[in-house]
Amino acid sequence: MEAADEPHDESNGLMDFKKEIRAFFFFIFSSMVLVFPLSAQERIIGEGEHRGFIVNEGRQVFKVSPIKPGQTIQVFLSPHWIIETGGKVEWNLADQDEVRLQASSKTNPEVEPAILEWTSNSQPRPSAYTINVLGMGGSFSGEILGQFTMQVYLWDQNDGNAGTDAPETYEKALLLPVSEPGTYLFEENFISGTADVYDIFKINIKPNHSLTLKATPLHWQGSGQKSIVRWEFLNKSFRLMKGGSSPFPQLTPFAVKVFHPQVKAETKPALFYLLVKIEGEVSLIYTLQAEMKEGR
Ligand SMILES: [Ca+2]
Repeated sequence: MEAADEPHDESNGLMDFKKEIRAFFFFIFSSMVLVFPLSAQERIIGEGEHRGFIVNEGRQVFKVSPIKPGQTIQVFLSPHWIIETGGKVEWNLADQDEVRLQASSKTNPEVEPAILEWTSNSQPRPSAYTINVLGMGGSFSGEILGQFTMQVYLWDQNDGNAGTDAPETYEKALLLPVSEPGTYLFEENFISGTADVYDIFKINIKPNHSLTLKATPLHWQGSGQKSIVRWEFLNKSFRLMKGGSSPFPQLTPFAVKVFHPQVKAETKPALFYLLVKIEGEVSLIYTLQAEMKEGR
């Protein structure tokens, strides 16, 4: 029985070996498919450096989430080409609903980084971003054309030294802490023509006190020739006390002086608003300087 079984075992062994070979090649093939995917794969990423392949007809999706109120995302993408010529990489930045915000592309031999940048408002909106990387060119679908390095940065705002963004509604306006006599400087207020279009501050002025407030454009970024920043100082009934504007790329300051008189024994402070609004494809760092004093 043993002798009769042996040849049978041998043929089984050969079949197992063939199966193993097949499994091995299937494994190699599967790994290739996984390494060079043609269907979109989504990865959740944060700040830092990320890498991937530029694949002909390949799409990679990176999701950056969650986003803090007023945060700015900056994405630097650099291609490193393997093929000599004819490759192209396109990437775009989209919001949480896949609405495209910005797009850019590079054709080899271009290697310098492209930048995508967007600022959320205080809600925050966008609340998440997706970065889509698409490869094209080459001679067949799935061909590796190169690699890319992607640097992602997230920047917080510091409007009114609050460590966040000044909201876009009067109800949620950011209190500027200047009601006691003194001189105050807020150096890093930021506004952007992407989603952070409004910054609204509220200010309390005590009876028989006067406020001198100065807003100054410090650093413009962007290109919009029709871009402008508008300043509005309003009372609690939203009546405009004084308005002004500084067109891109001017650094003309806006200044306002208000006195809140003492009426009888009233001790309640008066509420005022400063509205900052930007128009165009630009962002602006501006300073706020306040001087509060007793009397006029
Ligand atoms: Ca802001």
